[in-house]
Amino acid sequence: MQDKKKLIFNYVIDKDDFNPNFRPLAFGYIKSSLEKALPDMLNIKYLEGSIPEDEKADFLLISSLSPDWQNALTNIRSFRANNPSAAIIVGGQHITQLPETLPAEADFGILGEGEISQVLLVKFILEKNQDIDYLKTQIEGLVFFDKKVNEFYISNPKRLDFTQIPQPDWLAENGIKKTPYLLTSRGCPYNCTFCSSSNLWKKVSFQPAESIAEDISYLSKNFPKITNISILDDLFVADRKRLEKLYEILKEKNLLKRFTYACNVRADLVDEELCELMKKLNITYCSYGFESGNDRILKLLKPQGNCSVKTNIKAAKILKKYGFNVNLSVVVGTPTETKEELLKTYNLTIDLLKKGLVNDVAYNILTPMPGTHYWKVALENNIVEESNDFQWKRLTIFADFKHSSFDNFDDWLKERKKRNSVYLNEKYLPEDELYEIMSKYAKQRDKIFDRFNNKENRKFKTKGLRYKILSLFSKKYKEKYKKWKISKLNKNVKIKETEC
Ligand code: B12
Ligand code: SF4
Repeated sequence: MQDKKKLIFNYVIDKDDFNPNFRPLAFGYIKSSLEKALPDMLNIKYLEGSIPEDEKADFLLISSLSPDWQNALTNIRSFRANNPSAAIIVGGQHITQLPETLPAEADFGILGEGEISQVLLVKFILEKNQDIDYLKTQIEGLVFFDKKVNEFYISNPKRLDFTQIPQPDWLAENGIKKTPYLLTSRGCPYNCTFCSSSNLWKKVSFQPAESIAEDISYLSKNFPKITNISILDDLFVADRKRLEKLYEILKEKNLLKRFTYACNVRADLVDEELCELMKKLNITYCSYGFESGNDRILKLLKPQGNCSVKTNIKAAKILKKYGFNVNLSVVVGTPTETKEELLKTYNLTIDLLKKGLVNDVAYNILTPMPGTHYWKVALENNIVEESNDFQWKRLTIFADFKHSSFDNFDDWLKERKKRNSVYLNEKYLPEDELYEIMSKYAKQRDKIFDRFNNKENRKFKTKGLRYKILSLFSKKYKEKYKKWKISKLNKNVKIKETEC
């Protein structure tokens, strides 16, 4: 038997931006499709962040978003220096949007969905095939520098059907089992001007309900301790018929209550019927793009559908009525947004928080992402460049929210300034003035959270006291009290033992 070739999948992300529990789903898809198509030929290793200097391998597969592109370039160059004859293949959101940024040290870029093309490409390299025409005719969504003609060869990616995509490998890698995620559709039917989704996936494809249920059943067996799953779809609720079918199948398989779920919705799609369905599916947490408290700005950001301030508020009310944990995503600093408009957005969202209609709000400073309308605007104004000399880190640090990785707004701002993050609305609202307003409202938001948490803590403590007393008389409550003590540790609620 032939020796297995070593393949590294490098997920480039700055450790400061990283959620340690997150393992990118892209790796799960790439790994399972390679192992299915090329069994026993590869020894696949997963590497996060930077690549150690002495790392040797036959293949480097690298995945990067645009804000991480500088780190990706560093990794590609250092790996190339130590592995002159290895094959380096770049995939993911950044290269798909800007294929001509493929550096000379990399051999190929795979655009769009990687599952099929990368298998063909790895096989081509393993077989030492030199036929450039084969690459051009058989592999879709490919970029490489064609030395013969001295220019990039770029072909359009093909949209895959979910039936062509093997189930991702969610299991432990490098000995660590991490939280599994679900992706049940690729793309979004809308085309918001700040969002790169539609340009990346072109058209939406939906995983059939039967196949989602199989995934849930698999996760249920293999992740016995996991109780909640985040669904990463841009718009999980886009196809209601599919959800109805999913409900019927999960009910039949007795899996309805196995997990709770978090997903994205859209304000103009929220109604009582949808909420009923979401409840039945055991969805407990949802977020939607509120974006702005002004119809003028909403028209600029979300030209399609019917996302007005009125629908935004109505959605919050209906979702809360059904008991969902509701999170809003807001965009500030849209070019032409005035101070008055910004204040209106803040006052409205803070009011929703105060009334308990929403649980958290993330304030995002509009940042142009490649593939969006605002990327073109930023390019025209020479604020960004489609070049490897551009400081790609300038596209990070735009979302300020209570549960972000920063302890407080000032730390968040310090990091934003350090990275010189891009801002597009200087003419209508100077950046420093924006920060002053953001800081003031971040304090208000924190106060609301503290008040809410105190109330929750009181409820929690009362429950513990009840269990403690009842545990003196009943075995059932002894168990409940034990569980409560564990959840207290998990919650990190500061309650003195003597208090109950
Ligand atoms: C989960 C998530 C996160 C997670 C993890 C991020 C990550 N790097 O994966 C967290 C919370 C950390 C995060 C943070 C941010 N995110 Co985010 N995030 C997502 C989300 C919701 C899902 C990503 C995902 O797993 N998709 C599913 C997988 C299967 O898709 P995929 O990764 O694209 O992989 C496929 C192909 O691209 C390709 N592929 C990918 N890698 C490779 C590698 C090789 C070698 C090959 C061959 C193929 C290949 O094949 C895969 C399967 O088909 C997407 C939206 C979405 N629905 O995709 C946004 C998204 C990726 N995030 C985005 C942004 C802007 C951010 C932030 C900048 C936000 C911020 N406020 O700072 C940060 C940046 C963090 C960072 N420095 O990387 C943008 C990216 C835009 C861009 N052009 O780069 C997206 C697309 C949202 C959007 N529509 O605007 N995010
Ligand atoms: S912002 Fe949301 S609704 Fe708009 S295109 Fe992106 S994913 Fe779709």
